Amino acid sequence: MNTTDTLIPRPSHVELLDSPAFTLAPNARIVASDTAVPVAEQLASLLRRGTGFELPIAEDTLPGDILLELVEMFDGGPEAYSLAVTEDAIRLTASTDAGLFNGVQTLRQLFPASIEGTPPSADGTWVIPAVDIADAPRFAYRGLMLDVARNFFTVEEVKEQIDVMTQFKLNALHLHLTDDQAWRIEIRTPDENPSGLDYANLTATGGQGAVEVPTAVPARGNSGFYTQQDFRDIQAYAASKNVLVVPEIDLPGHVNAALAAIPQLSPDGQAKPMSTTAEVGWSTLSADLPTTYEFAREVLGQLADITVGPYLHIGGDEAHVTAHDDYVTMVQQFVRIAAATGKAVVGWNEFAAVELPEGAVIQYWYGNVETTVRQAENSGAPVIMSPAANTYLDQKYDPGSPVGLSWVEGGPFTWSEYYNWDPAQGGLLDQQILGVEGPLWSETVRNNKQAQWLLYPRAVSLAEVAWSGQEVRNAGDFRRRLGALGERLTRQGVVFQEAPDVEWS
Ligand code: TNX
Repeated sequence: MNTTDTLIPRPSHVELLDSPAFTLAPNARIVASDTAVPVAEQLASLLRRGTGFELPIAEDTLPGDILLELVEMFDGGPEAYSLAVTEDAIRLTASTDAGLFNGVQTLRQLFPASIEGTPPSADGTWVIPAVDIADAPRFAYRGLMLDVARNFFTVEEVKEQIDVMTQFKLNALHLHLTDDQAWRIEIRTPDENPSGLDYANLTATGGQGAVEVPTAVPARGNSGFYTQQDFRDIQAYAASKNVLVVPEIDLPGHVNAALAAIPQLSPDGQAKPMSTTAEVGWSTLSADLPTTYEFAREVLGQLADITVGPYLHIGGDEAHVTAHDDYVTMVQQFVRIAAATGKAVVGWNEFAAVELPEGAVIQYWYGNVETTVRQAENSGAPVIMSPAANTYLDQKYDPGSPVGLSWVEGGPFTWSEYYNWDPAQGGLLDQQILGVEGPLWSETVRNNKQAQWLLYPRAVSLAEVAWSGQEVRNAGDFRRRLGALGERLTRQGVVFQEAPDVEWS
């Protein structure tokens, strides 16, 4: 077994060549120009750390170099790349920086696991077999969701999560910014403020909140919030690693923290008490209050202004105490308000009960998938697939898991349930699927290590489901490649669940 057999997610085409291997020499350089330079720098710093070599960025080419090339036309779409390894050179080609970034992740895995070492591995001879790889993703959107509402994750923690996920070519990070327990994104009180709502109190009060669950350690989640500058900072960091950030304001349920911060959002004009319970579906905005829509317009407007990516997520899930008519009235307005910001509106599948504007995206998580498929067909909205029993990263691995929830039917769930499914289900065609996302709800999660343990290896399963075509996927082969990944993750300091049915390296 060599490193071309252990690539994860599995590329579309890998052809081992019957010719001499490439050896990275101490005087090798990385050749790149223009916009390819930042990706080249990232590759250089990975390889410098592992090899101790200098690996300067160069513009001219010498034998033994690693070449990053941007070309205009390329098969397989914007994220495709090809990687040609010969005795003389490694040549990575793509039509975009995103394609180059993806190719760099593959190249990283073509080096032995000891490349992940720091300090550099003493016995390192860095040999890569001669190989031709041509690769492109099955789906454009390959995401994880972090619930930063129930438990706050600092900017640094979010960046650390981005660092780990990107090696598997995951390219979207959905941040669940608000919920009953807390409000995590700064909204400024604007000059024009007809009803005098105290938006700054959303974080002043709402940012202090967190969930409290007796089984979690510690029981109470972390507090905090992102300033608008923090949010920009997260997005800039994410963008440098080909990750798109999707912010969510959950409406019209899951809003207690907003009701606690802004009394005018409740019919009696009274601020609700903050809450730490993990119960869901007990709070709601009010369809009859004009302030509901004023609030939505201000919050979604400011969020759109600071959001780089094309999407705004408005939640829409579990509005159990909202009368159906009221739900439809409010969500119909919210999707219009979101669309008017110029962003494409995303919502959990319940929200497809309303007329969806152009560009809307349905995130399927629960319920009859055929209903969602019909709504997708009728509205033309593509779907992000997050079926709970195949993607929920907050669920326990087994009844004894120290963190995690266990409400999803069919659980608990290991890497295999999150591998052995096809997003094209219920009659959905690939063209109707934007991609796949694994949500990490954080009722029981208090730090990045606990989060990583729930994420890995299941997020790797999802990465391959989202990237690799069904025709190259195979559970037995994936299990073998997961095993080989163990040493890499350990060297990176990533905590993962050592699934007992995997032979970990
Ligand atoms: C359901 S999934 C929720 C969340 C909870 C999660 C716990 C979804 C759209 N809503 O509010 O955190 O279950 O697994």
